[in-house]
Amino acid sequence: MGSLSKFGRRQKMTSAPAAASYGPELLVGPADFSNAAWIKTRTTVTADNAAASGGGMTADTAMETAITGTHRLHQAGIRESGARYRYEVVLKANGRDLVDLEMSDNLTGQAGALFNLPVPDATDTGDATWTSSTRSIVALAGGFFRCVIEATGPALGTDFIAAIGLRNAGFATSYLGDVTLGIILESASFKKVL
Ligand SMILES: [Ca+2]
Repeated sequence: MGSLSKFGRRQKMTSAPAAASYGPELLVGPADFSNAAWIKTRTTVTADNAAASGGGMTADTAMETAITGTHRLHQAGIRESGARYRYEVVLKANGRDLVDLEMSDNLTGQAGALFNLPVPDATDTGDATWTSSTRSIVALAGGFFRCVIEATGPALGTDFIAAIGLRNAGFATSYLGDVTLGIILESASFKKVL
């Protein structure tokens, strides 16, 4: 009986459909937005004070400060010139529900998307030198969404910047923040598509 059930599990694993393949995680603190690697601009983060999509208090709250300007988080890393990358953020509205994700090379341009959480949908906010971009948004448990951009970076340069930006109800990217409004962040991921 024991060997039979082991054999069954092995068969199930080998017959599973091939998943898309990715390189290692390039973000520091992919589930900890209080990590110093995430540069906060007119935004405050409290770690692990909100329920995540799978249950458990592991999601982080990101709130605006009451200062006029952009309200965003970003971190920089190193990419391979000309390679394709997938940038994902799992998040939830917490007073703000318009969120820009941007993957930039910090030199020539970016691929970006505006995610409208209550609809939900994703709008192309313009690619410069990043090409063949795709966007998707999928609803998860607990009011969370998995927001994804995939695009191929330029052959020039090796930097990347992964950014999360808030917008107000008027779709402005620069505005007077409200300390009672923000988003809840569960995780982020920036990986090379193999
Ligand atoms: Ca966390």
